[in-house]
Amino acid sequence: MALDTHVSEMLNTQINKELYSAYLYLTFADYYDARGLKGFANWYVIQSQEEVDHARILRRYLLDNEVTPKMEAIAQPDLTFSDDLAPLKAALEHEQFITRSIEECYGAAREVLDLRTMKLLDWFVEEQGEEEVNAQDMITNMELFGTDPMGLYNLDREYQSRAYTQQTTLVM
Ligand code: OFO
Repeated sequence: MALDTHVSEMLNTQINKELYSAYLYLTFADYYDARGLKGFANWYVIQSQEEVDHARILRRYLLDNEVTPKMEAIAQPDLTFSDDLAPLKAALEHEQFITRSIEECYGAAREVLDLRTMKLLDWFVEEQGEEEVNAQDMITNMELFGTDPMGLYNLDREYQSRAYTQQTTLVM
């Protein structure tokens, strides 16, 4: 059955939001890189890669359902940060915004009993749950340990060890 137009438009908008997330996280990486915190920078570069994966999962889904995605313009992130905690707080806020957006897509799919799209979005719901926990943990760690130079150094080394793994649901 063809995708409901409203659902497919919402998924198309979600592609743009995921690509914006990728863009946003690159600016976070740039902030930390300029500060000499290469581990934090690494963490956000990888986060950015994951966001591109999310966009590609949605793109594939639309294509598989005979909808050609429309690549909209990506807004310029305009955040500036006063300290090392600020990007972490902005990340949590952004993830909460994305979670709401996924929920809205889910709601639209449920309204037309589009079980296939709901199943796809289940993965995103779970992913958002994990990302909010990660974002909150990074804030907590920074508040607990980040004010001490050695604590900050150790945190940076920990985030340096994050490696990129392609999202399991990703099909080219
Ligand atoms: Fe796309 O994972 Fe969060 O934003």
